[in-house]
Amino acid sequence: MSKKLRSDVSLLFELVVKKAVALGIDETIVLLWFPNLQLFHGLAQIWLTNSELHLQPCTINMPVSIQNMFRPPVDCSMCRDVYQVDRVSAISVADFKKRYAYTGHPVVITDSTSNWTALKHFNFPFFKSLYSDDSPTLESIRQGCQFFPYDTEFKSLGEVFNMNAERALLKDKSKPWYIGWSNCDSSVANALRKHYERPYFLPADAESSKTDWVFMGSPGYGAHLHIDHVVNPSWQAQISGHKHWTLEPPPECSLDCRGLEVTVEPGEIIVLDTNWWFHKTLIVGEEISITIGSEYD
Ligand SMILES: O=C(O)CCC(=O)C(=O)O
Repeated sequence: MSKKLRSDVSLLFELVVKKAVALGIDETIVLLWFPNLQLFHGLAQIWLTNSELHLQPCTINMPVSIQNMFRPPVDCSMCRDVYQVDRVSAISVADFKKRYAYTGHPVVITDSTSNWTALKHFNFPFFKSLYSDDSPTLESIRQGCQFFPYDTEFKSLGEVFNMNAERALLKDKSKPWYIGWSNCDSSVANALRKHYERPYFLPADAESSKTDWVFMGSPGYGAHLHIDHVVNPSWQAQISGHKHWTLEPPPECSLDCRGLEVTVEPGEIIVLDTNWWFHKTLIVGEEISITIGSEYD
């Protein structure tokens, strides 16, 4: 997810004092000098060398609309000759790397989950049982941990796991629901990984993100059309249910490229660069949809 910047004058002041003292400058001089310091070019230098800016959490979240506005334009060769989402099986790592891994061409791999026990074990009660009451993932948003309520009333994953069983298991169809979250609990990650493997087609030097993304919910629901700001492409395995994807090229490629549609079936994996393709999803069929996925570089 996008790195967030922290603007905090007191932290800046502390850093300036520390730097000055290290350089042998008297603290009082810094005190008198500090109000003017912000006008000088040197300020940026001190700030950047001391703050490890890229590691700082932000006090202000960058709105998605602003992130979209400043999105770097995409090279339209990623979609120019793409007329469909290929479905492939038994693909070699080399072939996957050449044709799909970093080209932006979306693909569905049909045979990568055959020995995963996730297809048998992952369901609503299983996910609920994995999280202890004090797990950070159950709270709304923590650093490196996100929750997407889509059109539901839920404010956190904790609230989702507290819904009544009839609704959760879609026996009561009067209140459909669809949510997504990134797991930020390492013990849960270990438990999940007992049931799935790194997809066989990923290049050996492609590092997989440690964060799993789970999307779960009712037919008729899904994610609205959007583009992500997550840097890397990702794979998503359809554990149960059927998910229809609508992909649109970014506006700068709309004359060169066309939109694509594909339905991902249980056991299949879609590989997609969600930073390049606008995408929306719709759960089709009758069953609850459960997916797990991750980014790779
Ligand atoms: O799986 C879904 O329904 C949505 C996934 C998505 O929007 C994403 O990965 O950015």
